[in-house]
Amino acid sequence: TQLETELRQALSQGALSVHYQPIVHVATGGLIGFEALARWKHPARGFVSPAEFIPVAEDAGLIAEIDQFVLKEAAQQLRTWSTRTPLADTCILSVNASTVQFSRADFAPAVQCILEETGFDPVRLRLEITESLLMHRSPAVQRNIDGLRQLGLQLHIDDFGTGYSSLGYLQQFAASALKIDRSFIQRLFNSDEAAELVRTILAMARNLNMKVVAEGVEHAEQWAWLQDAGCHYAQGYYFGVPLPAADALPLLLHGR
Ligand code: G
Ligand code: G
Ligand code: MN
Ligand code: NA
Repeated sequence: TQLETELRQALSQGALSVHYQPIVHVATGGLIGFEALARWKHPARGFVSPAEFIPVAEDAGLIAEIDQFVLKEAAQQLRTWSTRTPLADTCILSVNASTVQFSRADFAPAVQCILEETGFDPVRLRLEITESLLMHRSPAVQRNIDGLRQLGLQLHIDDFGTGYSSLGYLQQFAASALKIDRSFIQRLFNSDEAAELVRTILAMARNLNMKVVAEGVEHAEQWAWLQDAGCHYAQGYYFGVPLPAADALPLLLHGR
C-alpha cells in the first residue's frame, strides 16, 4: 500500500521521532518517568497517528525496526539528560513492544543489545505489551519473556481491561504492572460499573503483587478518586501530553 511505501521512506529518512508523556506517582503527583511514543511527521499529511501506522508496520514487517528505534532513541535521550539533572538517572522509561515482536527469536537479544549500547539500566525499563500476548503463548514467546525478565526489566500490560486476559494467564505471565485502559478512567463518574471495575482491578493487582498505572487521567477529580482508591501511578493529559524531547526536559528539571 501507499502508506507502507511512505513508512519505509520515513524510516530511512529519519522522519520518525519520539514524544515523551509524563508518568506520575498518584499519591504526590510527582514525576517518576516517561512513556516513549512513536511519532511520524508526514511531509504532506502532518503527524500520522501510531494508531494508524503501527498496524501497517506490523503487517509490513517494519515493526521491529520502529520499536527498536523508539527504545534506542529514548534510552539515549535519558542518558543525555543525565548531564542536566540527576533525576534523569533514576526516572523510569516505558516503551511499547508489539506482540508481533515476541514471536521473533532475536527479540530479547536485540533489546539486550540496545541496553548495552546505550548503557541504560534495564531495571528502569518497562516494556508495555497488550493482553493479546497472554493468549498467544508459544515456546518462542516464552523464551523472549524469560530472556527479557532475566535482563531485569519489567513487563507492563497496556490497555488492560479491553482484551481477554484470564486471571490465570496473568499470574503465570509475571507482569509487574497493569495499565488500566483510558476508557475506564473516562467513564469513572458516568457509570457505577466502570468505577467498580477499576476498584476490582486494583484489588486484584494487590493480591497478585502488581502495581497499577491509570491511563487517560484528564481531570483533577479523576486524580482525587485514584488517590482515594490507592492507585499507584497515573498518566494522562491532566499531568501532561506527549511532548518532544526538548519540551519534556523542563518537566525533569522543575518537576511537573
Ligand atoms: O500516541 P498515541 O496515543 O497516538 O498512540 C496510539 C497507539 O499507538 C497506542 O496504543 C500506543 O500504544 C501505540 N504506540 C505508540 N508508539 C508506539 C511504538 O513505538 N511502538 C508500538 N508498538 N506501539 C506504539
Ligand atoms: O495504548 P497506549 O497507552 O500506548 O496509548 C498512549 C496514547 O494515549 C498516547 O499516544 C496519547 O496520545 C494517548 N493519551 C495519553 N493520555 C491521554 C489522555 O489523557 N486522554 C486521551 N484521550 N488520550 C491520551
Ligand atoms: Mn502504551
Ligand atoms: Na494504553
